[in-house]
Amino acid sequence: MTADLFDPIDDGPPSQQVIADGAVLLRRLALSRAPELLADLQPVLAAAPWRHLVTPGGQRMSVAMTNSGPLGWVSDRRGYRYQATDPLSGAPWPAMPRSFRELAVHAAACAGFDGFEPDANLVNLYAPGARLSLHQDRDEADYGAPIVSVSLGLPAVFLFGGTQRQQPVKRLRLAHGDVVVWGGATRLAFHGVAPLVDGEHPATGRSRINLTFRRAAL
Ligand code: MD3
Ligand code: FE
Repeated sequence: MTADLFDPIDDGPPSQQVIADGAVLLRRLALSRAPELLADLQPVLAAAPWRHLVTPGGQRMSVAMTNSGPLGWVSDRRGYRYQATDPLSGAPWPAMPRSFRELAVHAAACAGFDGFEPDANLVNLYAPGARLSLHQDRDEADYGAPIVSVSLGLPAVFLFGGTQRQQPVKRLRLAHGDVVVWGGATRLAFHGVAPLVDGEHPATGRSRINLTFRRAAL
């Protein structure tokens, strides 16, 4: 393990730790429900398959994405936004599976965010080498609502810094079943994911899947 890897407790039973102002790491909270989450993802993918979006600058993202729920996050030459329809099909995004919503609401409540009602679920797929460069999530209407993230499959090194790009970055290993609730002051922190290291995971094969739950509209 790298010396500067911020890895509070990485083993054992489910645990809960505050890792930054308003950010709560719920290790393994989703572990027992991972098979159900992955099964419920399949009909979402049948309706709204993985795709590599293009940034406004014209770069193809290495992470493949899709969405479930009333609003979906998209990027194209015109910019980043949430919209109610899938640009590939023109149809509404597939419904958010009940298992997804229940886990997200439960995780948010565990972290002190009662009444969290996600209206968007962005699903990210990382193949070996895929990465997410440092960014802020600022396309949502209310930064008072947290973002809940659920990691499935291969582990990843998650990077998070301060609210300004120049601030130092911490590295956090996120493994299968780990959930993080990002709220409070950390909601607008710069964050990203280091290139995925190749491997094989029993649940997902050679990939990592990340579910994020957001409140995009007021
Ligand atoms: C910290 N996804 O989709 S989820 C994204 O693992 C995104 O796929 C990463 O960043 C992934 O936008 C990280 C965790 C996450 C999401 C939003 C945050 C962490 C955050 C907002 C503020 C601070
Ligand atoms: Fe993000």
